[in-house]
Amino acid sequence: MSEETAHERPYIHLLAGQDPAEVLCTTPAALRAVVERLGADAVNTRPGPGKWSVRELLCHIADCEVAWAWRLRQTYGADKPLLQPFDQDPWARAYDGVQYTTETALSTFTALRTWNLALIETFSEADKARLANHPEIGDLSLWHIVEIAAGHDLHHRKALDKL
Ligand code: NI
Repeated sequence: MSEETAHERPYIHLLAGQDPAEVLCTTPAALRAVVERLGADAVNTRPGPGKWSVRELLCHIADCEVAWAWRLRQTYGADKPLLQPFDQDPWARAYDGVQYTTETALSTFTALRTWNLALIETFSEADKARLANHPEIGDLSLWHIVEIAAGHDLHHRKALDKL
C-alpha cells in the first residue's frame, strides 16, 4: 500500500492482512499483559520530557475508544454522517487527574471495546459499506473505521512491545 493511501486511511497499512475485528478483540489482554510485565513504576514513568508514560498512553487509548464508539454508531445509524476530527493533546490535559489511573484506563477501555465489538460482530456486508465523511480524510466506509481503530491498536502495541 502506498504512503499516500496509508495517509488517507491512517494506520490501515499496519494490519497487513490481519482481520481487524480479531486485532480489536486481542488488544485488551495484550495491554494488560504489558502493564503486568512492566510493573507500576515503569508504567508511571515518562520516557522523556513531553512524552507520555504507559499510563497516559492507556488513557489516550481509552479516550480513542470513546471516539470510535461514537463514530461507529454515527455511521451505522445515519446516511453519510460528518465525522468530527479530534485532537488528542487537549484531552491529555486531564491525564494528571487523580481518577485517571492505569486500572481505570484499562477497565474503561476493555468495557468500551467489548461493547464496540458486540456491535461490529453484527455488521452485514451492506453495513460495512455504509459511508461517512471525514473532513480531513474524505469518504470512509464503516469497515474502514474498524480498520483504522485496529491499525491504531497495532501502532501503539508495537511501541509498547519494545518497552
Ligand atoms: Ni494514538
